[in-house]
Amino acid sequence: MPRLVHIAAAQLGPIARSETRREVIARLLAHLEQAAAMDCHLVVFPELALTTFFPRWYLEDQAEVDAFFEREMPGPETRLLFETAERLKIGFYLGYAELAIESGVIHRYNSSILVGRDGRIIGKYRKVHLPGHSEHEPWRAFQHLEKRYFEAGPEFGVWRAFGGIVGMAICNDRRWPETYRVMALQGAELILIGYNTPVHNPPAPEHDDLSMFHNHLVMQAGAYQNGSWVVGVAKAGGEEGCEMIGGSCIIAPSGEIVAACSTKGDELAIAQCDLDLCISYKNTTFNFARHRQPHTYRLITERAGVVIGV
Ligand code: CDT
Repeated sequence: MPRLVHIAAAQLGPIARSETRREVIARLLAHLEQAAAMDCHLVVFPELALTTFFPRWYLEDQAEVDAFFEREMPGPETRLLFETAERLKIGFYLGYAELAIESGVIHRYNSSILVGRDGRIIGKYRKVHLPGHSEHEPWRAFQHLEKRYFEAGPEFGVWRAFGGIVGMAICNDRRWPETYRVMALQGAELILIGYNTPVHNPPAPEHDDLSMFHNHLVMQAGAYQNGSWVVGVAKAGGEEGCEMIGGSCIIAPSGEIVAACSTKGDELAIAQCDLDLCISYKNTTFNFARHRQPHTYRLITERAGVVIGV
């Protein structure tokens, strides 16, 4: 019996800074309803899916920054997402800005949650690779202040869910091979990734024309080299004067894109993902137990550490 998970990559078009949570959540609910009508089990939303991508601004007023964060999940405004998921028997991945108070100390993370078909949270992930910079850099056309507004998460985890083993990552994480490998070493068969990627990269504008190529390159390689499904979902289009790539897609363990969005707006790309397709990759070319050489990687990393400060 194949282990089929019907998945919708739920791309979002731009979210204006003035858009309220209620307005954004109405768009997410429309995606949930449409995906459920097409018999989906799981809907994957982008990174920071409840607001505009606020790290593009240098904001000096912490209260203004904190207005983009969720203090509880579900909270008063997001609760309807969870209730709808339970009613429709559809799970979701949601990226959002998390403000957590732990032992009396405030922490801010770029987070995602995985919610089951019963509307309950299965797991939470806090973004490990925070790109950009931490100080105001006025020469840029727009800022990328993730290092200012968030602290890095501690680890990559996986969760037993949807009949398989599911991992989560967020945006810049997808560019690092370790992201996929650390989860695949824990058995990941399905890796969910939301992203916000500007077309223009201020420190390296020579990469701009390759932004979509690199987006697909890293996720397709991550899928193939780890024998895992990968679902990458964008917040796309012209958001507050910043053009963001789309290209949301579902990638099979072969590395092939099997479903993709074609617009830069709110759009679903849907695929029936058979988790058993992972098996032939995990058991042959990428049989980690038989073919990996971890002792040599450790030596190489130690030597490289001397040179590049790992
Ligand atoms: N959100 C996010 O992580 N975006 C980055 C943009 C590049 S940062 C200089 C990304 O890797 O897509």
